[in-house]
Amino acid sequence: MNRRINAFMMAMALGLSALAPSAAVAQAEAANAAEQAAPAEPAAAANATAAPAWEYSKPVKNVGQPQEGEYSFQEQFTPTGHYAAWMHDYVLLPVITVISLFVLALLLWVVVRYRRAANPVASRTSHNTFIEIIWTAVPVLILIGIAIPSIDLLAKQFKPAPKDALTVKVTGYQWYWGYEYPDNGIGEYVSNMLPAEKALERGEPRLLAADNRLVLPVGVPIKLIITGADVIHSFSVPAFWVKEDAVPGRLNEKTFTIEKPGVYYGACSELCGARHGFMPIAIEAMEPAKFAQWVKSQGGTMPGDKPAEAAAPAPAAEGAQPAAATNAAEPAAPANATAS
Ligand SMILES: [Cu+2]
Repeated sequence: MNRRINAFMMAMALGLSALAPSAAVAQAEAANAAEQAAPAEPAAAANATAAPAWEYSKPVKNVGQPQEGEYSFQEQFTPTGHYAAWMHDYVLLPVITVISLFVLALLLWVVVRYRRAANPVASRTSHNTFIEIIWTAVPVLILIGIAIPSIDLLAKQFKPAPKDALTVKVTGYQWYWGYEYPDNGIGEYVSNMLPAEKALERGEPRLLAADNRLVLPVGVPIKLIITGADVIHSFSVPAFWVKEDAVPGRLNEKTFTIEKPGVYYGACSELCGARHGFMPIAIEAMEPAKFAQWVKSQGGTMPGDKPAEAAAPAPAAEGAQPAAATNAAEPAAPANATAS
């Protein structure tokens, strides 16, 4: 009897293991099919006003991404970033270096000059008002010198966005990002990490490349509204001096202005679960005119367009939003499933 049960169990196990890969293959095929079908649909939804899929630009090596052997900040591409890098390079680092060398020199001097052989009778001085005033006043002055640019930098980082800023809503999910353009009527689309081979094929860094990028205009203040859908994530882009927690049930705001078109990479910076290391941020920054083209290609409108084509394209754009959102989401889900 036992043997029969064992045999039955074995057969079941074998059958299941044989089934499992074929199920996975079927799933992968479905994912591929979805991926192939996806680009065609938004074009139809957007009334064929633009190219079906946007052709992203190629990243420039050493710009907007980590470099090999790098030990300091990435090159900055926002005014706040320049200011912060300046503070680090020309205020903090020199002060730290000078103080460290000064203390080291004092230590060496004390060790050599006041060793027992050179100074057999120790001084019994316990107070020196002049020295005490100096060693209190000088550190205070140094701290004030650091505090002024530091508070200034803090104020710059938290400066509210001007009225003409472009608002983009960023949502962190386990484990991908969602981007939505409320000002432009573009519904949320999803951004997933590209597999390593695909990233390298496109000349992008592995673990940082994403299928759909966050597209932003250059020279325009950008207001990101950042939130989390499930757990706390953190939206972080080193080249912009941007790092903001994405907290469920809360809207955090971050304002910055990008100076140069290009591709900039970041990553989730708050431990958010098993695939935390695989939810990169890829940003495509472009000239405002090109950004307007991109918005149209996604079925959205620019704020200035509204009076001219208010009535006609609105329903089309509305129809396009959910389509674009679901199309973007479709390949996303199987990609997650196959990866995990
Ligand atoms: Cu994370």
